[in-house]
Amino acid sequence: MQFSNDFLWGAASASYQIEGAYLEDGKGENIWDAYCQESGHVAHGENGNVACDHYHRFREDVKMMQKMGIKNYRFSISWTRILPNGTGAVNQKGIQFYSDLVDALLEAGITPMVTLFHWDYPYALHQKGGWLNPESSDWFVDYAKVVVDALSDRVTYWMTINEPQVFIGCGYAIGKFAPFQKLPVRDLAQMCHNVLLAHGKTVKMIRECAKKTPKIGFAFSTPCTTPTDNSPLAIEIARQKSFAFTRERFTFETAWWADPIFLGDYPQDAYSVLKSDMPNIKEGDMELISQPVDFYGVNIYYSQAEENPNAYVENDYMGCPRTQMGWPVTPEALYWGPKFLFERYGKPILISENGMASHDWVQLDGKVHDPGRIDYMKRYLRELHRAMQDGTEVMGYMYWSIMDNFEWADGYDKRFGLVYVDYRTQERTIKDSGYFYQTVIETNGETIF
Ligand code: GCO
Repeated sequence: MQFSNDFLWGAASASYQIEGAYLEDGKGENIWDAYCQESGHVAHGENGNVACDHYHRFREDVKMMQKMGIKNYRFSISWTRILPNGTGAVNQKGIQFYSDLVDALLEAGITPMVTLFHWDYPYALHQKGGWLNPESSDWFVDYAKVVVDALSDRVTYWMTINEPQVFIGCGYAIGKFAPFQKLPVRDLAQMCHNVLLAHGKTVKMIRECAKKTPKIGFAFSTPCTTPTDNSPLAIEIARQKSFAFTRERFTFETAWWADPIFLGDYPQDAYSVLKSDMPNIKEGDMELISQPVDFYGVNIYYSQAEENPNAYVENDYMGCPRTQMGWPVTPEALYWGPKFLFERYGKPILISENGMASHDWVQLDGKVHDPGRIDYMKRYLRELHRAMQDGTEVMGYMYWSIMDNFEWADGYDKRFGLVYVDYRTQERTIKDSGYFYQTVIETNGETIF
């Protein structure tokens, strides 16, 4: 059994998590640079100042990807490497870095997939109110235009924004991620609206300005719920929960973000639940937000049970297998998540992230044996394949992550990579799962069965 011939196999990363070189060659400060320095936010007081030093080692890293047979590489652009103050002066050295990276990838036969924003928000703009500032969506599109002008002669795949659910929810609602704030609901809702505007305006701009015909999407997270059994009732409950709207968790809800893009309006429940806390929606906003996109990029790790008050009822049973993050191993999330999204929004799905952290280390034989990750990939990919056989359109799968990296507030302990990184020496070791993934890609999926 194989995947379709045009299925996109790849792996993903994000600028702040791997690049390092945090103030080099003219890069400006972002909110993670600024707030990691304050104690108490990140495990062991760690930060992304050096990370995987990918900024200096990208050529070596691209060779490694080539060795692993990676065909597509999803990475993000650091806004302040391009515009140190978020707006205004352009830093040519920043552009050069990404331009060189794109060239190196193409030379290695790897298709670049660009995410324009993966959480490293310019500190200078944060000080001007960040996403709450009415100009914030224009700041974003101006930045994105610089990137599109520089790279769209070679880049086809664009993702505007990574997981707004998480950077708004964790960054501004629960204060777990930079800038570690807890804002009132009214402000959060307005921020979300501005992020959606930034997305929509950018889709429009890419469509108008890209030199190569673009394929445009985003990378959202999804609190997907999977049915407890295969009865129509259980499936319907899971479907409804997957698109529910609650005041407590609204910044994380799928329908809150995706309905405006695909259906042109916030879910009706949002109006009745948020009432006067709804954002200020100006005339024309919804048209901008609902610019047609080409695919629905989604990061799926597990089906939502952890945050469920009745946690033990669903996938999260007593003693269930868990990754190093503590997340339950729920392969059926890659069946139901894409299926529900495809049914509701009708766009091909790109699994823009899926993967697991595990307790990896270089073993006595000099190798990194991670059989748990191989089993995880097999199980999840089988479910994805099953979804495709049942009619869900799926474009591709990006393993998170190409290499171990800075896992935000968890620092460096959590290892998601196909490649092990020794942060003392920056030595890279391809894990067993990296070699396994190579066979998956080479056989177009046969080795997962
Ligand atoms: C996210 C981000 C990644 C994370 C990964 C594991 O989805 O949270 O896109 O940056 O590192 O998901 O937590």
